Amino acid sequence: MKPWRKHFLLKSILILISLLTILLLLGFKGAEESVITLYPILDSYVSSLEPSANFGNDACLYAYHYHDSETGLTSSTNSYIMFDLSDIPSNVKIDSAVLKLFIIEVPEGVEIELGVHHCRDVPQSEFGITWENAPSFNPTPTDTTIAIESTCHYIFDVSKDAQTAWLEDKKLTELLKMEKSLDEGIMARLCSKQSPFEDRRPRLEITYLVPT
Ligand SMILES: [Ca+2]
Repeated sequence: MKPWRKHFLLKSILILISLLTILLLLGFKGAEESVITLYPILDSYVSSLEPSANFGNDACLYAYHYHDSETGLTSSTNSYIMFDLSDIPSNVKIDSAVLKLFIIEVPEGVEIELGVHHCRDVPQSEFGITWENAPSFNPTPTDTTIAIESTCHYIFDVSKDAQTAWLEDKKLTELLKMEKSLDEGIMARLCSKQSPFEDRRPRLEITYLVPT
């Protein structure tokens, strides 16, 4: 191909890409904002102390981590929470996603650092997930918070994970864990989707933009 033709072709492609980008941006510029609240399709804690046990039907979730520096032994309890994003219209852009969890109890005067981690593998069923078959998760937390008060909601920004899940299989799974070892027996207790108190069950509030 002659150099001037090659140059012309490259320039045309660049102009086309620029036009498509502008059209895409214009599409969301006047976008309408909508909010949807989703409830988990699965939640359960898993415990290294009872590795083959399932707790999917428990009304509580837990976060616990204890490392015994003398024996070197570690025991942990982590909680998995999965949401189905497929009720969100397909032509939208997810702007933000906030995970709301209700803490029933943290010991008085103790600060517990809790983190949520994106889990890209789909867990077993709610009544099949155990410590032994629990899926892996991103070791870096998506968001963390310091839990110090009992009987209140805590929020986590999981926008990035929801945007990723939205482009993949539309299933968002987060793992909740205690980020640092504290004294033995200190844990956070939270409400699961089996809680009799509807307003205390985990939920995901997603804000999305509908192109106009
Ligand atoms: Ca459950």
